[in-house]
Amino acid sequence: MLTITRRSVIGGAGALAAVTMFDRAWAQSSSGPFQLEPLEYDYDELEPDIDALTMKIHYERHHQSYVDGLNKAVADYPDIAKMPLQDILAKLGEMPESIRPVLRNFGGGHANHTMFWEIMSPESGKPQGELKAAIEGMGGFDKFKEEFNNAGTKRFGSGWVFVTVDKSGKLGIESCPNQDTPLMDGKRVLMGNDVWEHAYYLKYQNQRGDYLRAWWNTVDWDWVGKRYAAAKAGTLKI
Ligand code: MN3
Repeated sequence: MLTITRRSVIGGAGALAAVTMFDRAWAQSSSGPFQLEPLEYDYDELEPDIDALTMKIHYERHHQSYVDGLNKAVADYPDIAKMPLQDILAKLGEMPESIRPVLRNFGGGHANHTMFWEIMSPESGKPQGELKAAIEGMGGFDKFKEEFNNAGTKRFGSGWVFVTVDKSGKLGIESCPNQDTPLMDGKRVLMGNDVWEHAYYLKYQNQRGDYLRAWWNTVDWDWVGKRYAAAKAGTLKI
């Protein structure tokens, strides 16, 4: 089966990008409706900001376990298995009670980590164009990063810090506990950082603030800009 990777889409077939790149999390796999997408970089390529062992464990064990748990939960619910993940998460309250906590934790975890790997790259760059203007509108890039880092630092225990984006392009910063995501409120996520200890503890130990500051070096602004455009066009999924 042909796999269109993120970078091959960007590099070789720009016109295809709009219709394919946000569908990649939904490609069918033989083991279940949800699958772990291939990473677009090697485990050591985000060093020194994220170490290779953390990347390997985080991707191969943590994220894989969310995918496996999610597939297991929907195995007896073919109608739910066919739903796009963002719809499952936005309609958690309508899901069968017996699998609702699993959908929340593993479905949220799958959405969050799929987004997380996508928005990082060894080549970071800077916000450009309309995204840059939206960040300027929040008081500038430094203030934006500081507000995001503060929200991530203040999240007690495990969770995430996100930048949300609405269809008008307006940005917001919020943090969520565990694997919760603004997708559960029907919102769209532009980008986010994982502040579970498994994301940083090997290298940063208890210094979550240091991790949050260093993480910005890994953000793929070209890709985040594409997510921003997709959000405004109504095509951004997770
Ligand atoms: Mn994680």
